[in-house]
Amino acid sequence: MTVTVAAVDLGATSGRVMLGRVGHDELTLHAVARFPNTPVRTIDGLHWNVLELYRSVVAGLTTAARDFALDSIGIDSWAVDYALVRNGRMLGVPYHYRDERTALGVERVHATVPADELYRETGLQHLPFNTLFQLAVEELDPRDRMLLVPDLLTYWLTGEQIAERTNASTTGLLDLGTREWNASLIARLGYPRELFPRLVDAGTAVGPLLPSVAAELGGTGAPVVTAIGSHDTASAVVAVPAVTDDSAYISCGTWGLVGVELEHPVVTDASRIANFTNEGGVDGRIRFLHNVMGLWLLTESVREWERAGDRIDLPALLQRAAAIPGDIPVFDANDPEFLPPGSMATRIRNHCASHGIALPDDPAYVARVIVESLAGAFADAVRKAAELSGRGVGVIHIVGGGSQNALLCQAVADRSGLPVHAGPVEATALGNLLVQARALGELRGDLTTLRALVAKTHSLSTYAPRIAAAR
Ligand code: ADP
Ligand code: LRH
Repeated sequence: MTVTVAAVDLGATSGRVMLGRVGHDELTLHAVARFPNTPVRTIDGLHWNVLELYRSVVAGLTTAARDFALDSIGIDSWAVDYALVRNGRMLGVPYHYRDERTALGVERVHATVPADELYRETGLQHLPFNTLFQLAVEELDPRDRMLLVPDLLTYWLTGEQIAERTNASTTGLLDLGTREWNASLIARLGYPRELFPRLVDAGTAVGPLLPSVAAELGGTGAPVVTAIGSHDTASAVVAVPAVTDDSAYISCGTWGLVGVELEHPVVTDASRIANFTNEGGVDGRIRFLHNVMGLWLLTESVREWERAGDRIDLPALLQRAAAIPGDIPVFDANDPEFLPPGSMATRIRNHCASHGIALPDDPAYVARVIVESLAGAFADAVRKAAELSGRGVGVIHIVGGGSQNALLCQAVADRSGLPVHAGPVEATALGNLLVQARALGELRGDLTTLRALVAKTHSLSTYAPRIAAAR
C-alpha cells in the first residue's frame, strides 16, 4: 500500500507544491508547482504577498488533484509571521519579518520583560522579529485571532483556526516546560488571550477541504488537511537522513539553521549569550539551533547585481568563485546589519572595507567571500551546539537548497574538520509528507524510522575535510 500526499512548502525565497508517494519502502516526490515568493513594499512597510502565495498553492494542488487522488495535504512555511483575522476575515496584509517596524516592538517588550527572563520562560533565541515583538506594535482587539502563515493557509482551505505547535514555538509566547501558550507572559505583555488559537501537534488531522475549495481543486480524492511540522525548519529536521546520534544538521536555504536535536532543552546563561534557541520539533523533540544569516547574503547580492544589469547564472557564478586561488578573507556573516533587504553586495563590500579588507568589484570574488564566511559561521555554530549541549558531533548533514552548493559544503567540511553529507535538497517537503504518511497510518515508528527511510531512498553527496579544522 502507498499513500499519495501533497506537501506545500513555502520558503522565504520560493514556494513549491510537491506530490509524494509514501509506502513502507517507498518515498518519492516530484514538484507539481514552483513559484517565487516575492515580497511587496508599500507605503506602510514590507509585506508578504499571501494572496499570490495562496493562489499558487491552489493552482499547484489543482494540478496534483487532476492526476492523483490525494489522501492528504500538509502546509509548512517560514516561521514567526502571521495574519490577524477578525470575524473570519484577514485584517491587512501580513508583514515580512525583515520589515523594520520590529525594532520598536523589541523596545516595548523588553521594557516589560527583560531578555534573560524571556529566555528562561520560552527558551527562544533573541531575534528582533520573533512574533511577540511584532505583536507589540499592533493594535490588538479581543476579537482578533493570530494565524501563523501555514495556519492561515490551512484556515483558508478548511475553515479551521489552529496553531500548529512547532511553528507556535517560534512566537516567543509558548511556555518552554508545558509547550502551551504562556498565559502569564501573554497577560504581562497585554495581549488578548483570545488572540491565540487552539494548539495542535504535528500529525493531527485538521479537517477536510471546505466544499468550495474541494470544488475548485476537482479530482477524485477527498484529502484531509493534516498538521505537519508547519515550521519549515521542523519539517526539514524530520528528514535529516541522520543514522547516528553524533549528527549535527544545517538546514540551508534563505537561512542556515545550525544545530542538534535534543530530548530536553538547554537554557543556560551560556546558551542565551550564544543565542541558541530551543524550538519545538516534531514528536516533542527540541531543535537546539542557531540562526546563521544563510544564503540570503548571496541571493540578495545577486538581486543587486541583476538590478545593475548583470545576468547571473548561480551555478556558473559559483564555479568561477571556486576557481579563485589564494587565501580568501571572511567577514562576520551574522552581523545584524545584513538582516534588511537591499544593496547587499555593496553593504558587504563596505563592511569589509571598514574592517580593513578591500574586496575587488567582481561578483565571483564577492560570492566566494560570502560562501567562505558562511562556512566559517556554520562550523562555529556546530562547535558551539556540541559544546553547549554536551552532545558529541562527528558528522554534519546539510539539507535544503544550499546542499547543492558544492563549494559551500566542501568549505564547511574543511572549516569544521568533519565529514559533510549533503542532501536531500527537498528535505522540508520530505519531512512534511513523511509526517502526513504516518498520520494516515501508512508509516509507523519514531523519527529514527522516518529518517532511515529517507537515508534508504535518497543518495547523498559526501565531502571529506581536506585540511585540519581551521580553528
Ligand atoms: P528557502 O526554503 O529558504 O526558500 P531553499 O531551501 O529553496 O530556500 O534554498 C534556496 C537556495 O538554494 C538559494 O538561495 C540558492 O542559494 C541555493 N541553490 C538553489 N539552486 C542551486 C544550485 N543549482 N546550486 C547551488 N545552490 C543552489
Ligand atoms: C527558515 C525560517 C527560520 C526562521 C526564519 C524566520 O525558513 O523558518 O527557521 O528563524 O525562517
